[in-house]
Amino acid sequence: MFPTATETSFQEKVDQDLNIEPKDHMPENYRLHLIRQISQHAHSEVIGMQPEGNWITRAPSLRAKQILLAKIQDEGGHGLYLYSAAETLGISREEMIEQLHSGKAKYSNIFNYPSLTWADIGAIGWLVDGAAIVNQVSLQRTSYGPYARAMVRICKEESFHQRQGYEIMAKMMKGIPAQREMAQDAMNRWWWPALMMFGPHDSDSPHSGNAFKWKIKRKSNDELRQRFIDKTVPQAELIGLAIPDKDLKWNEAKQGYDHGEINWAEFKQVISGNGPCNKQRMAHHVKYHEEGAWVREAGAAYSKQIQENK
Ligand code: BYC
Repeated sequence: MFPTATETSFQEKVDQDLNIEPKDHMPENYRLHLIRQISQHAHSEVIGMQPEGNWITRAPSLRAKQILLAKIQDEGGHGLYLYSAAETLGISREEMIEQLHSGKAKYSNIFNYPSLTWADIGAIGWLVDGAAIVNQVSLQRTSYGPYARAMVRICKEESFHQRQGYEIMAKMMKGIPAQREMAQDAMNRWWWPALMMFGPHDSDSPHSGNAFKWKIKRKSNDELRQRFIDKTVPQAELIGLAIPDKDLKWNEAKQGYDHGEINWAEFKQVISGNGPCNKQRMAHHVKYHEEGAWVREAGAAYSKQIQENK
């Protein structure tokens, strides 16, 4: 099949690094690809509020509590920008939530692990937001305009989140032995799942082909994972944390670290609903979604009234 004229002009725009905007022609598969990725990204932001929310009442100081509250609120905001960006592609918020609840739509593997200690809040900010930034900086240049613009704002906020997490870890590493052990234990549990956030190896990534052709992705899963490792290892060393990977070593020729093999069987289990906290995360979301129905109804009724009185 030869491409039609509109398909050609779409690809020409992409090739010239022009953004595709909501009313522009786009191939159906491009639209569906973006709905999948952007909605999953939005769900990750919102589900990601849960492991951190677990520590709001137990934050060790008023300052820590204020910062954590602000960070979690930012994540909710990121979810809203992203749901709005996805809505410009012709899917409703209700459909996206339905896909999340039915298990059709995924969310990031990382949020299916428990946050057991205060150090986990440090590890989430430093490693999870740190990994998210590396991925999202690249997405600032993604081809779909509303997604790219949402990423610009999100990245600014994520860099504050990353520093907040690193500050917690650095402070604990200056503390008593029990605090240092707690920080190292959090590092041990979050390091590998954080590496999995970048997705399967490039050779096992079914969506990468189209994602590159359409410039949804600018850097591959493995390139971004490598960038994250190279950036994070010196930060860990600086505060005395060990990376839980016996195969990690500097490779002079590639000017980057070689690392051990990721446990892809665990990744597959977690993203197919069988991680340590999947059921808990989803039950929590469903419960509060149902309990919040009256708020959505009231908002819709109010908005209708305003429209009618115009
Ligand atoms: N987790 O062909 P591939 C945050 C799935 S939240 C789960 O490489 P693609 C934060 C993938 O969906 C930031 N599933 O896919 C919030 C696909 O399955 P489906 C979250 C994953 O799309 C609160 C299959 O594996 N960031 O920062 O080309 C507090 C094959 O993968 C994962 C984003 O969402 C995973 N990690 O590349 C703190 C970034 N990886 O859909 C912090 C936006 C892969 O066919 N997303 N899968 O059923 C992306 O950049 C890309 O979608 C990915 C995957 C790089 C993640």
